Amino acid sequence: MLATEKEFIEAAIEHKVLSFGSFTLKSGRQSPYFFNAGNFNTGQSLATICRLYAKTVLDSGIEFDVIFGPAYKGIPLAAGVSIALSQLDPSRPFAFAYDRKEAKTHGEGGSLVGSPIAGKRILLIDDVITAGTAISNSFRLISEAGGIPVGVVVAIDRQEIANPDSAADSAPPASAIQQVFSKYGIPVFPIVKLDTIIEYLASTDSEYKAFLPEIKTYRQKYAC
Ligand code: OMP
Repeated sequence: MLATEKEFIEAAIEHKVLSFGSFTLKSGRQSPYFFNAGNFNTGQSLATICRLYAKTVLDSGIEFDVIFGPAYKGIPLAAGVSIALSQLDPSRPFAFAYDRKEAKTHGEGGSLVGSPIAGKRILLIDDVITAGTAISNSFRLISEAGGIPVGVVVAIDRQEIANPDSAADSAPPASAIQQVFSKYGIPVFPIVKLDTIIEYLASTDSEYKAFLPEIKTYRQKYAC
């Protein structure tokens, strides 16, 4: 496990961003753990997470023009990651944009805020990939506005099977990340994946170690 992966998991547990119990996911799956990026709710914790996102962005080698954070939880992430990147490389402006869930009908109008994205290479910053639905929706939104999605960086890859509704019936089961790549040709880079969280819990005296058997069973159930 990399030092940055350990730092990320410990920050997420400390701020109760990563919690353990029983949670119903958007996909309807019942999960023994949940990642709530909204709990990075202090300048200090947001700065930490955005620095780790920024490192993952640079390590990915993706060439992009604008960072896009989908409403709502992606909005502070896009802003924070842009700041973190500009601290690492002050020579670049690191433009960012985000959407509104409800289009504005007065003033500047529209549903996009921030840097223009038409004709630009867009790096999507999101919290979690489970079945891949949120990422597909963001790609649609970006493409409708004339942007060109080129990559995705998420905090956690839950390493789950893709949403079966969005795959061809005859296609072999694929992970959500594999499906995003095969469908759109766009790579997804996580700060950590579930296997790393499992490795962390197994190697420490964390009070959450007791959830390991349930998490492993869940991992098996939705693995592909
Ligand atoms: P998919 O659209 O199935 O990939 O699920 C990802 C989205 O689900 C995220 O963008 C969140 O809105 C939400 N989510 C979390 O925030 N944390 C989790 O641990 C799991 C989910 C989820 O519902 O799968």
